Amino acid sequence: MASAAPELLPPIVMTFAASDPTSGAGLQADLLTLASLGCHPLSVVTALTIQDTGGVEDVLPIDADWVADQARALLEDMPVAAFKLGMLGSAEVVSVIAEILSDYPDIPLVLDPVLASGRGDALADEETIEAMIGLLLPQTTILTPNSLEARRLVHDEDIEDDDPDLPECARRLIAAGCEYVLVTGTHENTTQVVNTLYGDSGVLCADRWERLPGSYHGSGCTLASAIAANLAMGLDIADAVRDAQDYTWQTLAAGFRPGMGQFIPDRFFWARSREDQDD
Ligand code: PXL
Repeated sequence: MASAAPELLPPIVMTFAASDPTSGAGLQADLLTLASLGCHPLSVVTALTIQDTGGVEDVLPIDADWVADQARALLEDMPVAAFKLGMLGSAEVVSVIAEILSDYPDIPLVLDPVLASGRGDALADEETIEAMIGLLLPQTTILTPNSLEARRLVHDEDIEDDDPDLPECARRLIAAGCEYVLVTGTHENTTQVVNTLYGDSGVLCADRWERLPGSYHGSGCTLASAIAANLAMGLDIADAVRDAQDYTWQTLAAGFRPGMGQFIPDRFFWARSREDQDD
């Protein structure tokens, strides 16, 4: 049988992420989101986790050479339209990924700086964070920290009582090398959730979303993957960010609670009509 013509290929997005067996966050969240938005996902596994919807029990980082070899094999075989980076596991892994990405400077790169789970489990050590800032930020098209991550990434011990506001955090992150920063506001004490996109001229747009009740596992992974999917589809940054927030909000509004812990976003909400569920 003839193979598919190249023009029939869905946009291919490569995600570097850790396995979350609940499929709430991590690699599995990325795969669900990318597939739901019409992309073909490639997965480079950076770590394994043992967890349930209540929390992360243990993390096994994958050897850096294995991470590099997974990526190189895929990149030599298939054309990638966007990269998405989530939990990376170790400074060595960050370093090999940075080296690989430097060979593809024209491909958009979405970096979700996963530092801790929503429930507070640490998912990156200091060395990994330093490597992300030094090696990955300069190659990043858009960084997607929540407000806590934004503050932690830029905290400067050399400045007495350093307590930058969010625009200053974004300014420092852009000075460290990324092109755009989307700071999400779920953790801020505001009636609505305000997500703000910054570029090197400052605020580009601020989108407000109705705050949903409940605690969700994997909302950040969903948002970052949706941005990567939209960039792979050819949207410009403002449209990619806006549409990705809209999609993510819908996945949260349709979220479900499969276990005893957090809610999980429904990345395939559009495939399940409410009426079907009532049958
Ligand atoms: O939501 C961030 C995240 C990313 N990747 C993995 C995770 C989590 C949160 O728990 O477990 C594997």
